[in-house]
Amino acid sequence: MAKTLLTIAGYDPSGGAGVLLDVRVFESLGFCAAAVVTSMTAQNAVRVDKVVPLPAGLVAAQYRSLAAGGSFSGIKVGMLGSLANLRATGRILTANAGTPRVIDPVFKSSSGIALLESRAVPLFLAWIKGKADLLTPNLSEAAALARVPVKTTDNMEAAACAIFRASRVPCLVKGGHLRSKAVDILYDGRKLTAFEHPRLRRNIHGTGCFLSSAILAYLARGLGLETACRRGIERTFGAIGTSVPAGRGRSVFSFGPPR
Ligand code: PXL
Repeated sequence: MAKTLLTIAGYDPSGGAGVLLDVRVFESLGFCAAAVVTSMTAQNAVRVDKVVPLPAGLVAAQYRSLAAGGSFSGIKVGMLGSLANLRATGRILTANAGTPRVIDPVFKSSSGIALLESRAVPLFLAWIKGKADLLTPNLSEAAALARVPVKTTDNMEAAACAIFRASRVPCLVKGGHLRSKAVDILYDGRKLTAFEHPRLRRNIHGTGCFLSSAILAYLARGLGLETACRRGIERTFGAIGTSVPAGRGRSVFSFGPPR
């Protein structure tokens, strides 16, 4: 029977990030896809013009209707928009204990617009505590979650451990924005693992959405956490390498046959 992965995230009409991208990543890795939308945005490849979180009751209703129709092989959480949506999503994650669950904390757009209301940020870990298999913050999200500056690989290790202690969820801190080299650091609750990769200088958004969706798909295929992270990182960097120019110096992920 077809296996379905669910994304709970925002709607980026450009398809560069959010549920449109997540669905394509799930399908490209052999799964069916469903999406609960938490927030509407108006944006293009260059800027975010508007962010409107949907009512939490509507988020819960989307989930209830989908869940009544069948179960999920995994759940990915991205942009939530509001504290009320964070709470509603926490309840959905609790209802799916035992299913692979990956949370990509999305706090700000690359252009600096808030994608989660600010009062929800300090409460984030409390609301998802023990409810997922992996958190995938970038450097600034890791700093906000761990409440320490995160600028070096030592800082990344300390932040990954601090985030695990506070949330009981393994943490992959993405170093894509580190100045020196590209390294991502995983703390699984027992040990630290560093994944080094080439730093591809493409101006592309949605890499965080791509990575968390790909890791979820590998977990749902039954791979262990470390292997799923490694494969997810490889897949994401492969996709950055084959992304296509979209004008104004930007690139977008391409899912079609090679051009
Ligand atoms: O890349 C972060 C992100 C995630 N989800 C949605 C977004 C963005 C960035 O703009 O719009 C819906």
